[in-house]
Amino acid sequence: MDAAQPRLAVEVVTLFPDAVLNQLTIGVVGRAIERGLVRVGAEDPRKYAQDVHRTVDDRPYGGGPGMVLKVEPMATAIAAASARLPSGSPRIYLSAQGRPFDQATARRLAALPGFLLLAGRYEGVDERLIDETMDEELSIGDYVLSGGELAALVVIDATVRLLPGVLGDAESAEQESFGAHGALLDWPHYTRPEQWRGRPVPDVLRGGDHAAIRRWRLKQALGRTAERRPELMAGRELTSEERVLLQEYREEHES
Ligand code: 9WO
Repeated sequence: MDAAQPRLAVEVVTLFPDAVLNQLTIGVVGRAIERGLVRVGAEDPRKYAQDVHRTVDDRPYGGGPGMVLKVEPMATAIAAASARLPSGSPRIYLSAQGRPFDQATARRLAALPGFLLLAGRYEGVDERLIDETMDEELSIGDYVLSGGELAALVVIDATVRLLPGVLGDAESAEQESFGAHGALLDWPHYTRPEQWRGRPVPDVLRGGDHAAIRRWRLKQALGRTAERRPELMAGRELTSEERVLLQEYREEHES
């Protein structure tokens, strides 16, 4: 069964459309596509190259190593992909120079009818193409990749998980209280066996005291966030329970 209308339409402009679409067939996103909750298309600029060699790159003005993606095939591919999207779908260039992509950005994108992602290759795309055709520029982190495709897949994955009906009710509720709104790191997870290499599963998780388990998990999430990512705590108001739990975590982890 497929839904009449997808909740979200995404287009990726990339020199590797098959690799991008193939990656999206697995897991949570793959299921969301199968169920018609999201539609993802890809457009290859090479289709619009104007010479027999299907050339999409050219030498950089000013010299230096590497090549720059040519404007004409890129602009034609962007127009073709845009034509398949609902009006008002923003066009986003993925680059290390973009604004940081975070959970709040994923929530903003998940509320849109659609968006286009442009994945660059080589040394990048002609700046005039960005100015002329892109609405925003996003970075998934401070490192250089070999192309924008992996960044596009990260943005799609984080966004699609937030669409209503994509995750089960239990997973959605957990995501709501932590990843998205609480902005805390996850707590530790355990499964069988009860002992592994001399390490036991914490006692509290093996008892059936659900209030105690909730308290332990919140304590771990607060403690780990404060230790590992203090900047995430800075903009966060702690409840009185949270203050007590964080103090307990610190006392239990003194050394
Ligand atoms: C390559 C290069 C080589 C020599 C000197 C400078 C250079 N810069 C680059 C470069 O940034 N290439 C980019 C590769 C061109 C656009 C697509 N590429 C890309 C995207 N790398 N990293 C990203 C990216 C995207 C989103 N978030 C983080 C990184």
